[in-house]
Amino acid sequence: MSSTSENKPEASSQTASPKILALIATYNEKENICPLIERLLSLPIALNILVVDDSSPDGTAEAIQTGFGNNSRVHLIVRDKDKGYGKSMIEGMQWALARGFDIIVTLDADFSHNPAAVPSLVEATQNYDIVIGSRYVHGVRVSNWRFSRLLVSMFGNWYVRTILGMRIVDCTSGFRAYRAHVFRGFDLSLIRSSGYSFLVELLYILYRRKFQIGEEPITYLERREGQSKMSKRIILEAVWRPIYLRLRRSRQ
Ligand SMILES: Nc1nc2c(ncn2[C@@H]2O[C@H](COP(=O)(O)OP(=O)(O)OP(=O)(O)O)[C@@H](O)[C@H]2O)c(=O)[nH]1
Ligand SMILES: [Mg+2]
Repeated sequence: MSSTSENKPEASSQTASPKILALIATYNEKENICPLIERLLSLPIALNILVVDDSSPDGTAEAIQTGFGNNSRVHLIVRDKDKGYGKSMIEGMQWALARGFDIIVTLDADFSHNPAAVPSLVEATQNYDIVIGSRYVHGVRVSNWRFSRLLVSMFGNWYVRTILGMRIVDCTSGFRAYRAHVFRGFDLSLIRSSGYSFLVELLYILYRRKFQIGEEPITYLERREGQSKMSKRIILEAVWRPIYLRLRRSRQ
């Protein structure tokens, strides 16, 4: 584990058994989502699961309803407008905060984020306000990635770190555990990013608010089934959003 802030985390308000939510945004993840939910439910920690689906045409939401419609620990939001990873995460986080969850763990549906690592991320929230499942802290751990993809990802992290001045090794990982108190005091709906830049924008807000951020080494796995949703629009947003955030800060 490595930390990024000198400040001590806020005194723990966690009870002996914090309410934990695993939050997953989905778009066309029909083959992955039910096996992933099964794995999460079988973990040795008690958690609830919320899937926020953007009306996937492949029937992701229907598969969840069929498989887990009677399971009180599995929740589903189906969105029908303003699609996007970031927008879906915001809606899921607001849902969790309104229901008193203490810890929100975000992960991808495609098994790139190994569910077996969830308990260690949750445990690390005893020492940190935010814990990042980090591919690049203490060495590089990605499995079955083309070298070009690794270069793009590492360059992207360097780019974000340099422009925003954050002392965090993996700024773009979506595998994170947040203690809910970090969301108090600002309005999540003010986050402008709709795609994966959401991860950078949120982290930058929390970094500037001086929360204690830790990085837990994880191994990133290639997606199991289905297709990536990376698009030109998402990549463009990832390029200009850090510049926008930096400029906005210098005007404040
Ligand atoms: N709700 C919602 N979820 C999305 C959207 N785009 C992507 N996701 C989900 O966000 C997670 C990450 O998306 P991926 O397509 O795996 O992105 P990636 O990991 O960069 O790409 P690959 O490694 O190629 O899979 C997955 O669970 C997706 O289903 C979207 O527009 N809306
Ligand atoms: Mg993926």
